[in-house]
Amino acid sequence: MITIASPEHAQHRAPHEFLDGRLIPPYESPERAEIILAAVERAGLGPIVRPRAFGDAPLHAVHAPDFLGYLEHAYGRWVAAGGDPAAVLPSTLAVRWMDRRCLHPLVAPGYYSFDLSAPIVAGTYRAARASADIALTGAALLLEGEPLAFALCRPPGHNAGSDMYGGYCYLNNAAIAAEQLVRSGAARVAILDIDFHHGNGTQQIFYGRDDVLFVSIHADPAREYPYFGGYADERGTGAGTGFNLNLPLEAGVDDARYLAVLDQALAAIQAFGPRFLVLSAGFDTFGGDPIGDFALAAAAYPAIGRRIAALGLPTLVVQEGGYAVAALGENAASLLRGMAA
Ligand code: SP5
Ligand code: ZN
Repeated sequence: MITIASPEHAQHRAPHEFLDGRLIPPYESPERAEIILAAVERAGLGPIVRPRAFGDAPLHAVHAPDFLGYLEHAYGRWVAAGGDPAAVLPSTLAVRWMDRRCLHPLVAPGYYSFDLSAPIVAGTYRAARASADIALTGAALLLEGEPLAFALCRPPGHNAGSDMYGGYCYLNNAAIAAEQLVRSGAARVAILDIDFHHGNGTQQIFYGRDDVLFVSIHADPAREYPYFGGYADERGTGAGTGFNLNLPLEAGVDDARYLAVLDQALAAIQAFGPRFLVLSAGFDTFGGDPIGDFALAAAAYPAIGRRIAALGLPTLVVQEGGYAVAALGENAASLLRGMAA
């Protein structure tokens, strides 16, 4: 197994996020990536390499050009227009009938973001680009014949859509990697999302596609973030109908329940017959997570890893969420150990 990691992530450090009307310290912190890296090193799971640089083309294959331009320049333009230098966060959100584009530097954040948990600071775009390069390097390694790669991405990506960001995510690393695999000749690629939260961005990007299957196991959005999507009746559209599978779950899910649902997800992936698997791996399913309400034990992660590996597919594991920082490194290393076994 090869791990891809970069110190560039540290350029992104949110000063705060809003939750339930309160300005709170961010759950998504630089120490998350450091702790995972240390645990992977300790576990001796194989070489740890730096990402290659892929340039803009693979980002444009997934994200809208105006959105990428916005992300790149949002912070500088925001500060120049008088916004708080601490971070870019919207004041007005473009919801439902208010969907006209207004690109004033103090207003554009409310057009492109869908929540108040993804502040942009000076280094956010550089960190997000490096995170996408990490995932792309993993995809390249699979194309070169590696059976298993771990993209230690930060910031995470699965909540970012073609032209929207939120949920700590800016560029959709897993989607960018999956699209690269398709464009490199894979007829079918499956994405399995095991983050506690629905991967609303990944779903949106591939919703009309029959060459990328998206399967997500997550907290029922009727109860948990992202609330406005991720329901079981969202099955895809047009040619993509039947190629989006949401498996929303109740609170308190334990190891046995989770593994049974995972088997359903894996059966759907097997039936699809993909050339590659991209695994959006979040560890906020852990019982001790501060923003999740599942009850997985540490022992669930190697078991999850073993079952996924039993598909026998070349797999790119992409780091998403997980906020129980003290346990995060071990949980990530355990999943990988299970997969590599
Ligand atoms: C990548 C990722 O995991 N993004 C998730 C962002 C979730 N942000 C909103 C969290 C809402 C938490 N509500 C439950 C409060 C704790 N009881
Ligand atoms: Zn999550």
